[in-house]
Amino acid sequence: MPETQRSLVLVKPDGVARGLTGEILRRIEAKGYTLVALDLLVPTREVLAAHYEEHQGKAFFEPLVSFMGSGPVAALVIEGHRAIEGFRSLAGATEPTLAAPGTIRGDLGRDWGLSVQQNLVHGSDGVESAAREIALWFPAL
Ligand code: DAT
Ligand code: MG
Repeated sequence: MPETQRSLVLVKPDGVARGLTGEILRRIEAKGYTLVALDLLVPTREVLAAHYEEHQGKAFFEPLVSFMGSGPVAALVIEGHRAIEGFRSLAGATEPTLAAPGTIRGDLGRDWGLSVQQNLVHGSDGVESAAREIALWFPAL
């Protein structure tokens, strides 16, 4: 019996502001993952500080929290066998300049020369972070 995974995906404020929410959801659905939950919200600083707790103390932490709270984000939970790894593959490398063509960040993102990379999407990077992030963003799930 294959193990079904859930991953927390965010379309970041740059993706929503640029009108790319639909294109990003299209790629997730076309890949075959199932949407389990979907919300559009401006996240609080509290949620963002907890979400990015691993990055506290780094030079890009404050710019990151500020950017992520600068406008609406689409938060979703996706599901499927190996969905955590699979979405990271769809998203591409953190730096949009280096992200491979064919990926969300490689096709749709670029470096804007800012103190934090605006790279359109977040995806959980492991089973434990996915569980933690889903509980944070969708406590009812
Ligand atoms: P990812 O989103 O690929 O998991 P991460 O968790 O290491 O990357 O970092 C969170 C976000 O912070 C990332 O999507 C973009 C930004 N970021 C990471 N490293 C950075 C850096 N060295 N300079 C500027 N922004 C950075
Ligand atoms: Mg990360």
